[in-house]
Amino acid sequence: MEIDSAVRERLTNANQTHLLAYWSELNDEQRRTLLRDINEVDFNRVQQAYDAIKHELFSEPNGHTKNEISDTIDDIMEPIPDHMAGSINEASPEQLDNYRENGLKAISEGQVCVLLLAGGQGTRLGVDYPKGMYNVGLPSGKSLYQIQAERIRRLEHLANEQFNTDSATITWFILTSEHTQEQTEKYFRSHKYFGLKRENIILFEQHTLPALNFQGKILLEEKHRLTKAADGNGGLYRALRTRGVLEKMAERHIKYVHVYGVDNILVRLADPVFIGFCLEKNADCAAKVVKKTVPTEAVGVICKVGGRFQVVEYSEISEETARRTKSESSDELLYNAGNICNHFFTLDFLQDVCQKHENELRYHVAKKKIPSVDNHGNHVSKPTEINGIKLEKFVFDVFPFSKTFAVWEVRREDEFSPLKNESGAKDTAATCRRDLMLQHVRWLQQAGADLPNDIEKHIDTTGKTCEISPLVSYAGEDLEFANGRKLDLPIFFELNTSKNNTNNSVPRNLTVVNGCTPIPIQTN
Ligand code: UD2
Repeated sequence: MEIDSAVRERLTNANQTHLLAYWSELNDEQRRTLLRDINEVDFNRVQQAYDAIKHELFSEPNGHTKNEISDTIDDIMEPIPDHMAGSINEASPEQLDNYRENGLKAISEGQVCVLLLAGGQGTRLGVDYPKGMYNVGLPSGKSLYQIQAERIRRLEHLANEQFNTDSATITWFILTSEHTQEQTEKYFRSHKYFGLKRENIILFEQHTLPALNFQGKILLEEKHRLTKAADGNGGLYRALRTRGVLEKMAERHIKYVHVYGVDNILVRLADPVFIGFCLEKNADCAAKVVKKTVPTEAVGVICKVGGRFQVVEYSEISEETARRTKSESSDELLYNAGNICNHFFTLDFLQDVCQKHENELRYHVAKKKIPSVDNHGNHVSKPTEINGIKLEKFVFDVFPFSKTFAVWEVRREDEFSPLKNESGAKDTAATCRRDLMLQHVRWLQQAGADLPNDIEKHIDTTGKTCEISPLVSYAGEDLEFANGRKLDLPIFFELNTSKNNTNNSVPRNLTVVNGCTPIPIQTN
């Protein structure tokens, strides 16, 4: 088998001929694999990406020292202007009702979809399957994907109920990667799409970029195979265009897109309050945020830099700036809008960004130990030194293109508890489980249930549980049946779709289960 001269020419032009260094050692099948990998690479894109970031590899950005950079950003950053921001804590009950109603109206008219970013590899969590399939150990055994699917179903129901319709549909677009596509697809199929209509779940795969060495040469994973890495969650914009997703959205008459990360167990998909807020602000792009827990918390903050909106990483600003307060008499941090990977876009905005600006989105560099073939032709599966870079785009890097940006602040305890780590004190399965259960305790308390004293402590110390199915309540609504009822742990409310539910003390379709045996949910 010979190498096509066109392939040779492409590699020569791209300065990547080393990819053929082991050609003579390969059998025919390996040669075919190598050629397929090479043909998949957009060498212009690789070169442009490398050219754009190479100065960062050998000096601090723009040749400044790190401190000078911090000073520069510190000097030009400004908080989000008040008129673009809103907060669930400061809005009046009437305003919140109004937002919710307008959000539900848009949902009832089929104008809202959700877009899940699920292309990450979950490296920190240490699992070899998509994070959305993770079961954090709730009594129901539900995975993150199942919880999200059920929130969609419940919200469609709420929108229909409110506006007396029966066709509210929230299409669920799921961005996958080559690491997650196949398993995600299989998982949904084998769980009958968790009761959602199959045609309303649309998976699409993000692209990859090869990993490079510091000189911009593509690293070989094996002698016959190129390294490949997902191009970051900002790879969304390229995939939206190349996979025909924008057209699908338009065909479905979708106007508003709620984008979110897979790992937040408290995520309110297509949150009608957030959508209603964005509609009122006439926002083309918006972000949901939480207050930082401490000034030095390692999260990015949303602010304005040089007149444009962006997320500034905690590592890019000085501690002094991180600690600045709104005024001398206030404890409230000036830069307090912690990004939680939860965004609103109009479809018009996405079309504009994907068609006109996708190439302008910068690449972020991650220096890594990348398993690859070294200079001596040996495959090194666990390099001891950093030997290359991966290039990623970030979902929030489109903020600067927004003409009407808005920021909606929510309560962390109600809306943000991500699953990131395998163990430790922060962002683990245990913290997700606890945060969800404590929220459900608060919902029951607000509904007037008679609960044991110190119930939170029981959950912490005895391992007893409290879980309310998303099919029963999306955000604490419709729990009036618990008013005045004496309830003891464990508590588990699930929707029972079987016809012979004879429990008269709760609404007919609802079952209270003690002992936490999950009830199978009938899917439609
Ligand atoms: C993300 C945010 C960070 C903060 C944090 C809160 C970005 C770039 N950073 O950081 O600002 O809000 O979340 O939890 O948004 N993903 C893909 N394809 C990829 C890489 C990631 O779809 O190539 C998905 C991933 O599956 C996840 C989401 O993007 O749902 C966020 O990715 P991450 O967990 O790597 O981001 P993290 O925690 O560093």
